[in-house]
Amino acid sequence: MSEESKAKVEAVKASSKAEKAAADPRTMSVDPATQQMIIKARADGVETIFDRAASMKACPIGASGTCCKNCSQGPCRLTISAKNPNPIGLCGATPETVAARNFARMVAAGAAAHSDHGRGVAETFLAAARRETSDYGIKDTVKLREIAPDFGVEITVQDEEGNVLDRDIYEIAEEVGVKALGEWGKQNGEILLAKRAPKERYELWKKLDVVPRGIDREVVEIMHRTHMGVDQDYKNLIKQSSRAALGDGWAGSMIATDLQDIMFGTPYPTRGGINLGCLNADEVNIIVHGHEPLLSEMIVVASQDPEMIEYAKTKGAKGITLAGMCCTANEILQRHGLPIAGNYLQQELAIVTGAVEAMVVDVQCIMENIANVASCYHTKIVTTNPRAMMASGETEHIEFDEHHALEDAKRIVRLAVDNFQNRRAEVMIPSQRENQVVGFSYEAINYHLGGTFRGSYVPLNDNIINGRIRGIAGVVGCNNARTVHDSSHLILIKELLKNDVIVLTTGCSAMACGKAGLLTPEAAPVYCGSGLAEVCETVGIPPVLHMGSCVDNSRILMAATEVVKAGGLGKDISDLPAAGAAPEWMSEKAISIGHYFVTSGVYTVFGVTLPVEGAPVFKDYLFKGLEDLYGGMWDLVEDPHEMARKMIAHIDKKRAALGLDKGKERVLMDMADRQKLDAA
Ligand code: NFS
Repeated sequence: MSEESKAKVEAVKASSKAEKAAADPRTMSVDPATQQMIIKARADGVETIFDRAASMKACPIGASGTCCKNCSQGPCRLTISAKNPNPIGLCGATPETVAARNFARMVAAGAAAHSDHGRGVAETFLAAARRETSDYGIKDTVKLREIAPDFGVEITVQDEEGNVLDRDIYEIAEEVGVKALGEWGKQNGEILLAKRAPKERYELWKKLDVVPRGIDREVVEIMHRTHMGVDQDYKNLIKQSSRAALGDGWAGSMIATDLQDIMFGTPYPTRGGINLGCLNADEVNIIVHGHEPLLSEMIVVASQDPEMIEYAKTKGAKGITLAGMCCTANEILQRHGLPIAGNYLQQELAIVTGAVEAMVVDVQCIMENIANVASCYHTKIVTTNPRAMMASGETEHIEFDEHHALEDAKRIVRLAVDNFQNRRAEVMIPSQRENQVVGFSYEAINYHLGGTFRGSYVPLNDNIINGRIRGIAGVVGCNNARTVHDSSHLILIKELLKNDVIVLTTGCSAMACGKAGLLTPEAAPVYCGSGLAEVCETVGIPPVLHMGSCVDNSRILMAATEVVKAGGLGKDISDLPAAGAAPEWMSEKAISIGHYFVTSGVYTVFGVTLPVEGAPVFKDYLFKGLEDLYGGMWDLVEDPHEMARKMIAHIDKKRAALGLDKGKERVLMDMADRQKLDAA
C-alpha cells in the first residue's frame, strides 16, 4: 500500500473513531447526571471509559472463553468452524478444557478478592477484640452472641455453684475472631458456616463432595489445576470452582459481613441520598471509593469532627461532604445514611464535576484511568492499601493501619481540606439527587415483615403462598461499559415488580435502583403488580430491598435460608420460587457470586456476555447439566425483557412444583398447614 493510501486509511479510521467517541451520551447511560458529565468531560478534553468503549472492541475469542494463555506456547485461540470442527491447542487442550480453566480462574480471582477483604476484616476484628486498637470496638453484641455458636464458641459459662452466666463480650469476640481467621488457612474438614445452609443443601454438598475445606486452599487449588497440563476434565474443574465459590459465599464474604456488622452495627432501614447531585459546590468533597469499610468508617468519624469542619471553614469551604462510590458507598450508606455519589461507571465522572478534593481508594473496581482524569482537575487520588497502588498519574499513598486508623483518616481529610483552594476547572454538579431507603439486612427484613411481636419470615412466606408475591429475585452486580449504563438493571427490575416479584439487591445494581427512585416505599404503587404493591404498602417497605455491598450477597443466602426455614416453600433453596441475575456484570467477583448462587440452588442469569460461547459442550454443562446436580444453573440473556420472562418462568415452574399454581385462597396459614405443604 502506498504511503498516500495508508494515510487515507488512517484518516478514515481516525474519523470513524472520533465519530464513535462522540456518540450520543444518551446511548451510553440512562442516568441524566451521567449523560451530563460525559458531555462535560468531552468539553474539558478528558477521555473516559465511555469513549474508549466506543472506540475499542473486545477481543471476540477471549470473550467466547477459548483463548488459552496459561503457557508460553500460546496464546492458543480456539475457534470452532466448519473447516475445523474440533480445534485443539498446542498441548491438545479442547475448547471445553480452555473455557473451563478460564472460568475457574475467574471464580478463583473473585473468591480471592472477596475473601481477602474478609481476612482484613477478621484481622481488624481480632485487634478490636484484643483491645489493641481504640478506634474499633464491638458494637452489635446481640449479633456477636447470635453467631458465636456457629463458630463453636460458648456464650455462657457455669460458675462453681452451677449458675449459668453470660460470658464477657470481648472474650467471646476474641474466640470468634480466632476461629473466623482460622477459616482461611484450614487444610481439612469443612468451613464452619456451611452448616448455616438448609440441611438438605448441606447434605447435597457433602454428597457431591464440594464442601469447602478452607477458604485459601480452594483458591490455590484452582490455580494449580488450571496450570498447564493439570486438570483436563471440564466437569472436574467446575467441581473445584464450586468449592472455591462456596468458600466465598458461605465463608469469606459471609464472615466479612458478620464481623463488619458486629464492629460497625448491623444495618437497619435508614434514609440517604444518591447520585452526583450529592456533592456540594461550596463544601470540601471527599469520595471514598472501593470496598473495605475499615478505613471509610474512620473517615466518616474524621470528616464529622468539629475541629475538621472548623478547619475546612478556615479554607473558605462551608463544610465537608463525604460521599461513597462503589461498594464502600453501600457500606457507609447503610450504616450512617451518608450519600452515594454513584456506581462503578460514574467514578471518573465524579472527578469531572471539578468539585472533588480527594478520592480515597482502597481495593477493587478502581479504574486506573481515574489518575489520568484527576490530573486534568485538582482532585487528589489517595491510595491507602499496600495491595492496591497506582503507577500512573500523581497519586498520594497514605497507608492505612487499623492500629492508628483514626489518625490516618484525619490526615486524609486534612489533605482534602487543604486542596479546596486549588480548584481550577469549572465546577458543574448535576442536580440529580434521589432519596432512598436502604439497610435491609436479613435481620431487618425479619423485623419489618413480622414486627417486634412476631419477627420472622413467616408473613413473607404466607404472601408467596397466597400469591400476592409471585416470587423472589436477587438482582445484583456491576455496570459494564459494553452496555447502556444502568439500563438493563432498571428494565429487568421494573418488569419483575410489575409481575409481583419482590427484588433483593446489592452492589452497583442497588445504586442503579436508588438513582431511579425504586428504593422508596412510594415506588410500590407506581411499579408493582397489585399483590406486591399491597404487601409493600401494608408493611411500609420499598419493593426493592437494598441489602448492601457485594460481600453482602451472603445476606441474600441467609435470607433464602430463612425463607426455607419459615416453612411452606420446600426444604431447600432450590425449591423456592426464586431466581438471581446480574444483568450488567463485569468483574470476576460476579462470576464467583454467580457460581455460589448456582451451587446454592438458584437459577442465575447473567447479561452482556459470558465466556462460554466458544465451548458449546461446556456451556451446556453450566446451563443445563448443573441443574441435575445442584437444582440451580447458569444462563445468559442479553435482552433484559427476555431475562425477566425467563426468571418469571422459572419462578412459575417452582410454584407449580410446590402446588402453588392453583390459585390459592388468600388466608394466613398456620404451622400445621405449612408442614402439610412441606410433606407434599
Ligand atoms: Ni460488586 Fe462492588 Fe460494582 Fe461490580 Fe464492583 S463495586 S463488589 S464488583 S462494579 S457491583
